[in-house]
Amino acid sequence: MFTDVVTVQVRAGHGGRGSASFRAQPFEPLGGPDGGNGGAGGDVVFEATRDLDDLTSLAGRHRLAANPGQAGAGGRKEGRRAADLVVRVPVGTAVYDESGELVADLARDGERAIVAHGGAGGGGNVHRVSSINRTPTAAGPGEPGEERELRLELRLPAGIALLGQPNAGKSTLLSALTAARPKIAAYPHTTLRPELGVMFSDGGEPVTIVEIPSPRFLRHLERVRLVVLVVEATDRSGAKELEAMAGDRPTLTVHTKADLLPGSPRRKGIWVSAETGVGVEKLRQALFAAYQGAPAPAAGRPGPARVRLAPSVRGSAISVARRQWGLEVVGAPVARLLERYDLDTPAGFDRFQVALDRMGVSAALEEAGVRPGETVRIGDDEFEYQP
Ligand SMILES: Nc1nc2c(ncn2[C@@H]2O[C@H](COP(=O)(O)OP(=O)(O)O)[C@@H](O)[C@H]2O)c(=O)[nH]1
Ligand SMILES: [Mg+2]
Repeated sequence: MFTDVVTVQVRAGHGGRGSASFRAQPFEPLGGPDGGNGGAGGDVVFEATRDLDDLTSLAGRHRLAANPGQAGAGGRKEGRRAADLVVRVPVGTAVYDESGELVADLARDGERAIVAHGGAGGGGNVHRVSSINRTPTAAGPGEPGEERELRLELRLPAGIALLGQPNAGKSTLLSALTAARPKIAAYPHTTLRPELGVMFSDGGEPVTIVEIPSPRFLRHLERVRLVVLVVEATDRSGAKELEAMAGDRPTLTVHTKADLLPGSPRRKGIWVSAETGVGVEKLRQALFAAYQGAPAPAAGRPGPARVRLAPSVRGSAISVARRQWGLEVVGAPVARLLERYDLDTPAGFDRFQVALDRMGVSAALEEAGVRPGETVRIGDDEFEYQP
């Protein structure tokens, strides 16, 4: 299973209680106040690591809570500060709060962000002595830790993406260009998750390539500089559909399985056969040149269109509910649509979109005040609203 979106509740630690203690020594039964401060509660910290491929480790853990600080004690003893709860997330994880605001973008290995601050410890009575009150009997209870709901979205940290119809030869290309060994098969839907591989230039410079197996994973185009449109040599429809999915990113069209069309006239572009190895080296050079010439994408920008929902007719048995993370479309007719269309193919995806429009889903979303880039959930699938 590949998980690239999770919602978690984080709670930082409560501050430790301050102590309300009085010095009690032989011959001095009523000594002055000597209660120490409580220790601060632990922070909740997210740390990016290359050791994780996705967010599966957080999928079942809805609550992440740091420990409370230690209480203060007599003899002016300060309570210990609680250890932070450090939660490891894969490199490329973006963190959003309830309002959709970007809290952190953990793009580099080892990068950390405090996502919930621990509460301050309560004051011990020794610190409350004033000119008015020489013997304070009360101590501070400590502050509660910050608590909030966060949405984590992974955008794989790749520079180049391979985009194409199922069976176009993306996995084969990835294994020809990099040391990655994704599954390759003669039937569609082999790759159920985006696969990563690292390609090296002649000078030894690395660039990470991601294979996007279906339109469900378009969110992983976000950090990418160059999109390779992978088209089978025998495919007459070309790269138009793929181009639309690449959005405004620079693209390069590559025709695969050139060995299947020996000697016939060819469209313009790069032709390769991973089977015979012809053209692979040239492709590697071309990819590097195009990659280096492409601008780096702006950080934190919204992902490409997942589904375009134009306003249309109303009046079907569907409803839209606003949730913390976006909008949810509910209703049996919509659920059936998900089963009817194959969202893993661009054509199926298009037909699904048309059907949604006809059903009035777009109109319902507009009515609910949907904003561009907002998450729209239909059944178990998530989309991004693009007007
Ligand atoms: N003849 C030929 N077949 C290829 C070539 N590249 C891939 N294939 C075959 O096409 C099928 C699909 O390849 P795959 O890489 O899994 O496609 P993906 O779904 O786009 O990842 C497999 O049976 C491959 O062996 C090629 O250059 N020539
Ligand atoms: Mg594949």
